[in-house]
Order: sequence, then C-alpha cells, then structure tokens
Amino acid sequence: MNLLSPIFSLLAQTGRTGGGFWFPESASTAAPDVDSVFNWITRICIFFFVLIVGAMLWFMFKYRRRGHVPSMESPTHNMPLEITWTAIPMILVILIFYIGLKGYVNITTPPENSYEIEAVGQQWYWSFNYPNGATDTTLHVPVGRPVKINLRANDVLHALFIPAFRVKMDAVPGRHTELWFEATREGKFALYCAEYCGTQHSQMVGTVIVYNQFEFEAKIDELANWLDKVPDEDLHKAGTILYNRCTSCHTTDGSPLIGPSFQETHELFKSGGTRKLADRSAVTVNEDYLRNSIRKPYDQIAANPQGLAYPSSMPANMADQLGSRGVEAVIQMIMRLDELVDDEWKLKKVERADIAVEAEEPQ
Ligand code: HEC
Ligand SMILES: [Cu+2]
Repeated sequence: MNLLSPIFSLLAQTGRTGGGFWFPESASTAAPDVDSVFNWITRICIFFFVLIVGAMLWFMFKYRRRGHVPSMESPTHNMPLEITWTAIPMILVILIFYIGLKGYVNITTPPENSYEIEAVGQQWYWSFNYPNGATDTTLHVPVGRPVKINLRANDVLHALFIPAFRVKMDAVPGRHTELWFEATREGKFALYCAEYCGTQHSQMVGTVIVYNQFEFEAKIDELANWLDKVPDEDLHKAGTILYNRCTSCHTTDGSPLIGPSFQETHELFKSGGTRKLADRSAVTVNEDYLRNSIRKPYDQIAANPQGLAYPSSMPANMADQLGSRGVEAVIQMIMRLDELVDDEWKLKKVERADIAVEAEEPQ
C-alpha cells in the first residue's frame, strides 16, 4: 500500500477544512465518518484493481504463446487459495457494512436536545421556519449544537442536500421526514434541492450560514421582528426583500416566467386596467385583487392578455410565509414598483438595515 500512498493522498487530500479531490469542504460532525468510509472503499477498490489487473497482465505476458509448446492440463482445484480469496473479501465486506451501518444510524438519529427548524420545499426554493416565528430562505444555524430539520414539501418531491455537512433527505408531500447535523465551524455553505422537481429545479439552490450561538440568536430575533421595525412609509421597500420568495415565478422587468411579470401587474394597477381570468371573466386590478391573489392564489387565476390561463402554481401558503405585514409589504411593492426599479425595470437593491429603524433603547 505504501507505494500507492502518494496517489491516495492526492485523491483524498485532507486540508484544513477536510474535503479534497472527491469531497467538498467538510463542516459537520458526520462528515469525517462519511469521508473515511468512502475513502477506505476507494482504497480497497484501487488495491484489488491493481492486484487483479496486474496479475492478469503479468500472466498474459508470462504465458504468452511461444512456438509449439504442448499445452498443460489446467489445475481444477486449490483449497487454500479458494478459502483465502473467499474469506478475505468477506471480512472486508462485513467490516464495510458495519462501519456504514454505524454511520447511517448516527446520521438518522437526531440527539434529544436538537434545535428544531422546519424546512419547506416548494417549487422552486426552500424556506426555513424557526421556533420563534422567523422565516427565511437562507438556513441559519448555530455552530456546535445538533440541529434537527423537519422536512415538508408543498407541491412535489424535493430533497434537501447540504454537501459540506454530508446530509441529504427527501421532502415528500404528505409525509414527515427529518435530518440532523451538527455544524463544526462557522461560515457559509451551499445547499441544494437534490430531487428533480420541475423546470426550474436547477435554480433551487440556497445557502446555510453557521454562526456562533450568540450571533445565531441575534440573527433569528432580527428575522422574527424586522418587518415590525420598518415604518409604514417604507413598507414597499421591505417588499423588495420579500420578493426573493417570488423570483422563481415573477419578474419585475416584463420578461416572461411562470406567472405574470409584476411590471405588467403594476401597469394594470396604475392604469386601473382589468386582468382577464382563466374562467373568462375579468377583474379590475386594484389593491383588493392583489391581496386576494396572494392570500388565495387558487381563487382568481390570472390569464395573459391573449386570454391563456397561467398555471395555478402559486404556493397556497404564500400569505402564511409572508405574515400579514409581509403581504402588505409585497402589495405596496407591486403598487409602487416604478419607484423601486432602475431604467431597465430591475429592482434596486434594498438592505434590511437601511429601512428597519432601531427602537431607541431607554437609557
Ligand atoms: C411557484 C410560482 C409562483 C411564486 C413563487 C409566486 N407566484 Fe404569484 N403567481 C404565480 C402564477 C402562476 C400566477 C398566475 C395565476 C394566478 O393568478 O394564480 C401568479 C399570480 C400572482 C398575482 C396576480 C398578478 C396579476 O397580474 O394578475 C400576484 C399579485 C402574485 N402572483 C403575487 C405574488 C407574490 C407577491 C409572490 C411572492 C411573495 C408570488 N406571487 C410568488 C406563480 C407564483
Ligand atoms: Cu426541489
């Protein structure tokens, strides 16, 4: 094995953050176990590949046909050899099974004291709900504390996949699934949907941010309360931050996506125009229509100007996710969209910190 060790270390480089050739960086307590099983299986495969193919090539050379040598009778049986090549692989396979089972049981059994977060998969983004009422499309977690994720799917199958933590679990409509991890260091890591879930599956990507316990609590407090801190006259600006929940289906610049572009909706609102509906009726685009479209997406299904119905795919729980102040914020955003965009009707960036006013601390 020594001869091959430079190759192994190249293939399974373990730098400061783990990972290497095969793996992304590693940042959870489960990662070293997963990586070591994988690396050992790979090493065993390389060893036997070299042994078997090497022996084959050697025999091909050694026993190549040379002139008219009379052929020997081939051996039929060799007990010690057969026992060896049965017993050794069997021990190896049992060992791999044992290590794999141990790791699997660990990955699927969340510790009692885990911090629980609900993850909701929908076409085409994840949203994460915290015990204190905060909701975000980014996953915020504390370092060094087991976190249990309760998974739910709103529409079709999704799967939450966090490569740096080496965890992946399906989210199935009508079924509860879970996964857990304990992050080992602070930082930002990618998360994905790992189950093909429709045309924009590839855009169902997000971020996990790992904080120290103190920063973590501050973050989810801020998330739970930030809209309350936004004064009414800035609510339309807050809407542009919540718009990240709409981007997979609505643009602001008129370009087509799953649902109507908010540019069109905004212009209909401004001009007091009407929206054709799928049932061939028409409705004036006013504040009530917008509110109803968000609170009950399945109620008045919009059609495009040619009269073709849009799919009824807007998430039914959109209003729950936004909260009532959030719903008002996105309505304000649509109504005042022209104030919020640049010349090309792209939204200008708004930071939470710019619009949320801190309450004066009593001294
Ligand atoms: C998964 C896709 C999807 C997402 C995400 C989504 N919508 Fe929609 N939305 C639609 C579709 C499709 C329609 C048209 C059919 C209908 O009326 O339900 C629509 C219609 C609307 C309408 C009516 C527009 C009009 O011009 O008639 C409003 C308002 C609206 N959505 C607001 C929102 C807001 C605000 C968000 C984000 C907080 C959002 N939607 C997120 C798919 C989506
Ligand atoms: Cu998905």
